[in-house]
Order: sequence, then C-alpha cells, then structure tokens
Amino acid sequence: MQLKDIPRVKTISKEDFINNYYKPQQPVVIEKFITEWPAYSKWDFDYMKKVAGDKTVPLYDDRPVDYKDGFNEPHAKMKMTDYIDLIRQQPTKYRIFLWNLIKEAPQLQKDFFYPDFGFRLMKGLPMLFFGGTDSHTFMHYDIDLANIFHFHFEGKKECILFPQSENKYLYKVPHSLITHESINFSNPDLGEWPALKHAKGFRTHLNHGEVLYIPEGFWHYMKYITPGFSMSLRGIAHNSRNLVKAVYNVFFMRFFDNLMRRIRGQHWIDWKNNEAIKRTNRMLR
Ligand SMILES: O=C(O)CCC(=O)C(=O)O
Ligand SMILES: [Fe+2]
Repeated sequence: MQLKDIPRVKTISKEDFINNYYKPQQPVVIEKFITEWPAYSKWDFDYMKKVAGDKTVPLYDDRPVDYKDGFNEPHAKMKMTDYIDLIRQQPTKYRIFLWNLIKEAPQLQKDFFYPDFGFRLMKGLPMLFFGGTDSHTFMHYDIDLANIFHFHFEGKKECILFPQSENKYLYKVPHSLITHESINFSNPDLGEWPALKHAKGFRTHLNHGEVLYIPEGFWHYMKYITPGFSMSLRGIAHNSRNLVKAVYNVFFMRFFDNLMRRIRGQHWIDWKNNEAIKRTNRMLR
C-alpha cells in the first residue's frame, strides 16, 4: 500500500479549509481545533462513566460476517461502566460503534459545538465510538458516503483512509460497504493480497483533542492503539455520484443484501467474499 501521511495543521480558517481540503476532497488533521470546547478538558473515561455508566451498550468484535446477523447487530452487551473498566484493564476486541449521543447521553451536547466549515452538518447524528487496545473497525465506508469530522479523545488511534478511486485494488465485497474481512490493514500480507500494493491511501495517528476530516465516501479503517473514544459529526455528500450511491445503498443495497442472506444463507456471504478476491485479482492481469 502506498500510504501518505495525512497533512496536519494546528488551526485553520473556514476559507482555507474549504479551498485546500473540502473542495479538492483531501483529508486533514486539525490538532488544536477544539481546545475551547468544554469536551477538550472534560471528556475522559471517568466523565463518560459519570454521564452514561448505567447505560447498557452494544458491543462489536471482529468476528467474520455471519448470514444470521442483522445489519449492524451487536455481538454482546454490557453496562458502560463495566465496559470502561474492561478496556482500561486489558486489551479487548470489543468496540462500541455508532452510539447515538443525543439518544443515549444528551447532556454531552453541552460540551461541543457544531463547527462552521462552510457546509451543513447533520445535527441529529453525533455518533460515539469506543475501543480497547488492539480493537479495530473493518475497512469500510459509510452507507451515506458522508463527509466526516472525527474527533478523538483519551487514547491513540491509527486511521487509514482510501478514496473511492482505489476500490479496484481493495478487495471490496460486492453488495456491502466493506473490504474482505481477512485483510489486516495495519500490516497486510501482500503475498496474499497483491493488489493492495497498488492502492494509494493515507494514514495518521490521532491523539486526544485532534479532529480528522474524512472526505465524502472515503474508506476508513481505525485501530485503537490505546483505549479511547471518538465522536463523528457528518455532512451530507455533495458530489452527485456519491449522492446517487448513497441513495442506492440506503434504499436498495441494504434490503437486497438482507433478502439474499435470508434466501441463500451462508452461501451468499461465502460467494460475496470469493467474488471480492476474484474481481480484484482480475484487475491485476
Ligand atoms: O472509530 C471508529 O471506531 C469508527 C469510526 C467510523 O467508522 C466513523 O466515524 O464513521
Ligand atoms: Fe464509518
């Protein structure tokens, strides 16, 4: 993989952000953007325990996709307070994924602001993500191909991004939003996944208080190097091709995939995983 370091700035004006990153659809890390937010000094594991300790949280690990799992169905549940104790004490695969802040911990809304970067952010959808040492998300892009601002707290997190232009080298699983689940993007076996040698992407490590701009529809893989959590704010896709893909994914792809799981069961999943390899290797000939 050819991974460039994501550029970093301390702060940025709206105008520079739009011209240098949003318009050309390039990622950037802003290191000191949220130092004025209450969240910058308040948000840590003890505070999360205080605010949401009693909540039961859905947990995900890195098990392979099973046809019996519904879309985004959790693998385990725990009280938030127990989950935070767990990730502080030992490495774990368990992550919290897409936890709706407004629904689950609305008082956290007082601690941050919706930044004005020249386009509208979806106000109802601030999402939280937690992970322990060595947990990671699969390489995926979001169903609505949104622009994402990803704010990180507490720990250190590795982020690897690819634009949609690299799909042909990424062993993308058809009728889904993920790459082949056996690839370890932190250290891929290029003998087994030769097409990845051609994929051009980006990498960075996020620390407490930093925000990563992920351009619309970009693939993202996140690995928690140490326990931490993040908040994502989203802005709707502007490129018309991305918007068409988003509408297709939300209104068709999801239902088609669920229907095929019901009809063909594990064969459907196995077929898709095989196709991911076949289609990508075809590119190499
Ligand atoms: O950081 C994570 O665990 C995943 C973040 C993510 O997928 C997102 O913000 O869309
Ligand atoms: Fe995502």
